[in-house]
Amino acid sequence: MQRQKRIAAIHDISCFGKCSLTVALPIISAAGVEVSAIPTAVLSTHTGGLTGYTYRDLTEDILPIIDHWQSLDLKFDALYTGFLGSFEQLDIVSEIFKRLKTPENLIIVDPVMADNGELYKIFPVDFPAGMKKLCTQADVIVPNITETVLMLGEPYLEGPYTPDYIEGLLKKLAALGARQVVLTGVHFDHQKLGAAAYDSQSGEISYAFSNWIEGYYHGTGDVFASALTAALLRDIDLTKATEIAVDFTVGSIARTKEAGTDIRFGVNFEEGLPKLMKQLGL
Ligand code: PXL
Repeated sequence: MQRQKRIAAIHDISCFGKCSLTVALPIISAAGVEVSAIPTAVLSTHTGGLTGYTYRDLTEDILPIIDHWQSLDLKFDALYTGFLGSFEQLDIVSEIFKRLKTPENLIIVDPVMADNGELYKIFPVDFPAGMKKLCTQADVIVPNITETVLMLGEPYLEGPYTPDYIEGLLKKLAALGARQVVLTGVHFDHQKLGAAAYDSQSGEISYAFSNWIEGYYHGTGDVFASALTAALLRDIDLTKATEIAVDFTVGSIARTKEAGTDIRFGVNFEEGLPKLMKQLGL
């Protein structure tokens, strides 16, 4: 029996609506990886299309949690962050990375802040610059195209894209510092949608596509990044991990569409966990 891996997931907990921690915990646990959680805020729901949500900020608790963990000499095979609500939280997470980074472990940053050409309304316009700085400390980053162009200071273009354009973005993203980049929302036509993966050390670029399902389903970025993280922690290579994450996300969307669920309520990823576990060799 191999040593069980342990990850620290640093996200908010949106109590209803399936994103951030309520998605990261079950998906990464299903991969047989222990997840320690740092909730950065507690919200009644996520902020995407739902109004009137409660928001309890937990910024002040984050570093004391880390202090306690360090007093216990806890070690982590990965640190995984997603939605972060303020510049102060970006600074605190940067400090956590400095404290808990080892030569072996992986820092995975999903720079959650925008989609469909728009920065989420709760963020100030200079937030992408702060997120870009955090990405410089990561080993793996998982932005979508909107997050990418906001961080790179480029205009947002509607797809379909060309391989040249996507490969240019991948290289500019890797130049921020991460060894591996997985870019979501990639499409070269209106039939297939997926992700591009780039390993800047080997130079390998790969694509994983699936049939395009119409509609914007909330939380799919978190489902994707959590599945990718799960696969990477099972020592699956970046190309295959990206394929598994696309497959898992699209399956989750397909089930949700078939059920006619409100697109704001998150996707049915739960029923895809047994297949994911098989793909992860469990
Ligand atoms: O799914 C990303 C996400 C996470 N957490 C909160 C959000 C969002 C996206 O809107 O609002 C609180």
